[in-house]
Amino acid sequence: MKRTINILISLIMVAGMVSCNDGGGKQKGKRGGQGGLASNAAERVYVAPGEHDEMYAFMSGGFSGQLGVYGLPSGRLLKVLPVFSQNPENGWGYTEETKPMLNTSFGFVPWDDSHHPDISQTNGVLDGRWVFINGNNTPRIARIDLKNFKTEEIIEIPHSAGNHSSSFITENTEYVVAGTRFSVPIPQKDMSIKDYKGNFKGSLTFIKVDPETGHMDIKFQLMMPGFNYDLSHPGRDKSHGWFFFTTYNTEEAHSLLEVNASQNDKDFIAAINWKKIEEYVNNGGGTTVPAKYAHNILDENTHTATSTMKTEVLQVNPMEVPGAVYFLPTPKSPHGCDVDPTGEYIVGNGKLSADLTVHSFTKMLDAIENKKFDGEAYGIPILNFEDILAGVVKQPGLGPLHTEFDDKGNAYTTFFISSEVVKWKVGTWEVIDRQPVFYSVGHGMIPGGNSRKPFGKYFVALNKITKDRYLPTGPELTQSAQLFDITGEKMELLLDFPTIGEPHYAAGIPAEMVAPNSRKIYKLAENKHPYASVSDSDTKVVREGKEVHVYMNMIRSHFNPDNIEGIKVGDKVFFHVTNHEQDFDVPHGFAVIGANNAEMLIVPGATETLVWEPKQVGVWPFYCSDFCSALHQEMQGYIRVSPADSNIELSWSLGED
Ligand code: RUQ
Ligand code: CUA
Repeated sequence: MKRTINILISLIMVAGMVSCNDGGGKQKGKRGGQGGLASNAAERVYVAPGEHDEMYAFMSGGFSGQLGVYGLPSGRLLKVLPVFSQNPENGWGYTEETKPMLNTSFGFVPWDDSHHPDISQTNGVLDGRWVFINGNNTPRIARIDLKNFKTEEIIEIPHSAGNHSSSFITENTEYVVAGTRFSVPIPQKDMSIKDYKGNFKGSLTFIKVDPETGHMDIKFQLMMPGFNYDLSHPGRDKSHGWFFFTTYNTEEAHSLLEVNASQNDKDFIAAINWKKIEEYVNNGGGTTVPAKYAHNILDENTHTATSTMKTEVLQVNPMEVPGAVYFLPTPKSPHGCDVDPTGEYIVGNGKLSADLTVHSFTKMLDAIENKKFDGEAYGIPILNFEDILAGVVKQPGLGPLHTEFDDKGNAYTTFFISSEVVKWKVGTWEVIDRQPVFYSVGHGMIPGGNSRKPFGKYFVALNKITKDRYLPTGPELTQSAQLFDITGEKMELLLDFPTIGEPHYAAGIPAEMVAPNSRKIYKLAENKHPYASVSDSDTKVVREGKEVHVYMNMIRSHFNPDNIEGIKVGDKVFFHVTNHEQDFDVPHGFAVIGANNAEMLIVPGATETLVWEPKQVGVWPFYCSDFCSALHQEMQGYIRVSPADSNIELSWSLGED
């Protein structure tokens, strides 16, 4: 057995290399290599100057921790939206207002690894209100508001480790779901790693989303056996009320997983009847246990985040809710777990399996009803593989990872090892088309592909390896995405475009569902920031011991005040800066010499705060860091710093000699 596995693993590595080299030889990037075809593709991705893209694509920033906003079909990067990582470009995680967003039970964590964006839905259709995305490393889920294009909420997930089978939402955004990749001792404790088996647990967390505000609150955590929970997707339409998670390492190995977690012929897809568990919990079921996790919310009126540490969570043991959890045997270390738009088919993308396995939801219900079980694992019934099988796609490729769906009953599966996308027919399981990708694709994305209503015009391949696709930039290249037109029988490659970080998953949506709601300014009159200087008469400088608060505002092209004296070495100066512009796309920046921090960018009507601790006596400049008018270079000021024991009075002014 071990030998077979080793051979398999070498095969995987060789196949990976070959596919890259192969394509590389053929496709070496010269300009205009594809002649007429290329110009036809160019027309279809060309967005003329001044025109807008047809769709938004929200692409995970992977190990950058952020979310990239792209336009399709152009592949243009429109914005890097900071989520889990500090972002000096706009001060996210550096300003006093946004620092609490990155607070966790481990303290301030300025980075994460973001994987799976998912757009909110109503009745199974994208509604364009919010995007959710998971932080994989220090388990967190973020909610990004698509009116403000801002991360407005982050909730930490306790009892989780490697928050990977996340953040997928149910079809009315009732829940955003977060599953642990690694099983761990719950509660955490000091114990021998060798005692993993039977003792570690995996938590699947169901977070309730408030339908009005979007606010998240953990409803319950399901305590599952100590497997790895890799990916998940909600049931939809007929299977709404269920959630499906792929597992691997059902061997419960704790070392050399590439071999030891590849022993079992089949792992499981866990089918969770969350409606049943919700009912159980609503009737007082479950056990409240201690937990420590941060819940961070950014208020759009005060422009300020608060972080609250929560202290308990409700846990549910699947044994307490009979009929809520089943295991569907699935070959072989499945990665992606994908549900088709009708909700009938559940695809298990077995990484090491020759065929692609598709389960039937109807057959699953039937097998459950007739109690056709094939044993159990930790008390959870295992269904019989044959009883629930809808079909298999025979030898479609090597190393399937993820499957997306269009609006015409087709599925598109990505194959990492054979580096291709394979289109097949749902129901007949026949392969219709295959196209190479460059190289080694992970997820694919069809806008709305994770809903009842996909917008099946484009498929975006999110590739793991770039190699020779772009000009070399040293040993590390940016990741690469490829856009396919999928309106015809055959997929057509239209475009390569670079992405930030590693784009694990992405979520796309027609622009008209988001763009009209996009905020242009914050109304100054609605600014409730406690340190805002909404009118010029509010500007002042206030000393509280060694802390000095500067109430400053800005408008093209000056700061008010722009001369400040009476600051001393050892002070901690808070620049609370309000942008008085009420005009679209006129942010101002604020930067001050020697700040052990970033600049900050203040959008029209908002207030942000930068802390500066002057270390040297002198007269120091500050300036606007965003070119805002013909007199941008004049947008500057001075702050005088005197010795710690000086008795210069605080004073501030604008336009005085
Ligand atoms: S992963 S390449 Cu979603 Cu993080 Cu599959
Ligand atoms: Cu304000 Cu430049």
